[in-house]
Amino acid sequence: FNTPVRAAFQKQDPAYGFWLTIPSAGVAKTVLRPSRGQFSWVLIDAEHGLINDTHYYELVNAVASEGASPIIRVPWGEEWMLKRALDAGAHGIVTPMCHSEEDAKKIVKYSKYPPIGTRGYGPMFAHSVPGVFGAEYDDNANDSLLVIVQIESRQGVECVEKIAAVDGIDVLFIGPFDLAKQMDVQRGGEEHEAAIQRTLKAAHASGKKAAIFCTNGEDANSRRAQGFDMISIITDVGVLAEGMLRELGAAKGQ
Ligand code: 3PY
Repeated sequence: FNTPVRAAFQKQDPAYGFWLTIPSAGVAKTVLRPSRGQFSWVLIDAEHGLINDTHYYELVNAVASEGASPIIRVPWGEEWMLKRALDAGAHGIVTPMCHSEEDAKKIVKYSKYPPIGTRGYGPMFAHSVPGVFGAEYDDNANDSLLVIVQIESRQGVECVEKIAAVDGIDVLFIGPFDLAKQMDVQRGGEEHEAAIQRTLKAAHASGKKAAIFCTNGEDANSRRAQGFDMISIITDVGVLAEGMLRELGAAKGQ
């Protein structure tokens, strides 16, 4: 099966997404319905958001039923966490803090059914996610679900070419905020930007996709121009806070 985010990759269109941190199918659908077709994925954030694994199934269904790919960021790259996210029907998973080739291989192993990996069998709910799953799930999961690791540390960047070359890794996802903190450099400064560009280049040199988290459309547009394939534009809470402040300002005549 072809998921919406993979279809965007195949057309070589930038795959736009946004970050869902509020455990609400209503929020996901409210954004996706009017923009239908324009977002090809939504990141369901169980690392830092308010979302936990009991929310996965409802959120995955809400996103998939609006024609976008639900991608779950698990709290950490543990086998049981990946299994629960995939079993809920995610079209892909993101793991934080990939520091090495070994980390990347472990994530691939946990995310794939045997003989490639060790994923346990039990996708009772993935089968009923709208659009792409059904009976085809078992045969296609290994090839179709995206395995995405985050590059967001100095160690990760130092071996990013090796991480990119790992079989089964589909996307290198830059977390610019953590990257700056973990490298102890200024976000947007020269070293930070060099690490981002090295990751972008490494992904493409291995025939993989490069993704990045942005905080607004302008930032996302400049990453699109640099050749990023998968771009998160903004978070749900970012839109709410900024939109409310803007309208409050307007109400006060500012
Ligand atoms: C980062 O910028 O560190 C991220 O992981 C996106 O939330």
